[in-house]
Amino acid sequence: MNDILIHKTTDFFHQTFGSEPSKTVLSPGRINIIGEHIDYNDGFVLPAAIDKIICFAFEKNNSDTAKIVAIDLNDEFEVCVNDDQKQTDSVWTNYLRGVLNQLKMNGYSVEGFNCVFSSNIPVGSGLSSSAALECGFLFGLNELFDLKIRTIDIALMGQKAEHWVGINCGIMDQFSSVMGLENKVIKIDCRTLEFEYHEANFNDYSLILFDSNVKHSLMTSAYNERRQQCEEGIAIIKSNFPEITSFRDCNEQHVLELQHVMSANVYKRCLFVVKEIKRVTQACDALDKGDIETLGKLMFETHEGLSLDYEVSCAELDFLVHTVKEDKSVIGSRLMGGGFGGCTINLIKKGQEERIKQQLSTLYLDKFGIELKIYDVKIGNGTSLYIAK
Ligand code: GAF
Repeated sequence: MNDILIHKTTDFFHQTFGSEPSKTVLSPGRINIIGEHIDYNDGFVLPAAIDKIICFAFEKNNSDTAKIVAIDLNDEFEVCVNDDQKQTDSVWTNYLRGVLNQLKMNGYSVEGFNCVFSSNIPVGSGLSSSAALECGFLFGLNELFDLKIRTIDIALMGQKAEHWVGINCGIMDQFSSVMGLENKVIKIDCRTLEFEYHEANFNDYSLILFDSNVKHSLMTSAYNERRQQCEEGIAIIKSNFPEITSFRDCNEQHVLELQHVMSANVYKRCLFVVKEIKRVTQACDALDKGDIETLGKLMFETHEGLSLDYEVSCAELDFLVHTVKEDKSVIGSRLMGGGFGGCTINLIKKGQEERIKQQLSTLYLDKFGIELKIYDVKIGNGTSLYIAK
């Protein structure tokens, strides 16, 4: 699948610029097994890069102009690489403008270049196509101009570019996009950025994503609001319990004791965060032990928390999770990513995948009149140079 994408991108590059690209970069989207809305709360998350990617092709063009073509969008733009970049109405270009600004702000200088890219990461599905875009673009410029930016800084600068576009996100998406490893999930400590790889062995179960095919417009504002509510919550907790430095030091009792000084929403958000941080550690231990049933149970709990306490689900996602929960072949399911649409991640007994896919597609279409999209995901490598064989 990715070979087709790579050929399409490099052929298009050749047709457009009349030469072969000097650097070709593959940058993946991500899944998250568990630990949602936890990265910006200094907790632990358990994501992985996937085999859905954006392919970029680059060359220098001996000018001070960047010419960038988005093949799938049939769109392009040109900028002077020395200019300060401003936000535009064209969102996809803003991510790349944000990266160019980051380079400038951090003292890296680039010259003119040509770039084309194409993707098979579904957009708006919670698979972090934007992190793949920022990190792949930055990785490519790092290679093209030999900037010597460390991998972790590619993730951090990508995150800053995303903030500039408008989502005050945590580090999970960019981190997993650049640090992913085939068949490994990454347990990231989002406070220290320490991380460890764990074997992604789900034994008798397959990881399947069901894409609700909806994207509610609330996403950006609600996401930023959740982050703000958590900041308010942890400030209250810290001022009452000086020994606590972040949510990971709290237990439910701490939050409960402060219910009377928190707004109802802030209280619910804090409760979710404290429980979710604990679930990530339990889930990772369960995965290591091959206890996939426990992992699945924790995923269902996460969904309920995201739906009822964090309030980032929607009717379509709740339906997808609650429907599969009725079937004993599905041992875990939850909304994945920021919420308000996008995918659910599911653990389905091997051999039962096709039956579940068909049944759920029919029920979902009947209920919402929307076609369910389905992705069988493989866990892949992080952003890398593509070397033709
Ligand atoms: C989005 C954000 F970009 C991540 O940083 C993370 O907070 C996620 O939502 C929720 O876990 O993907």
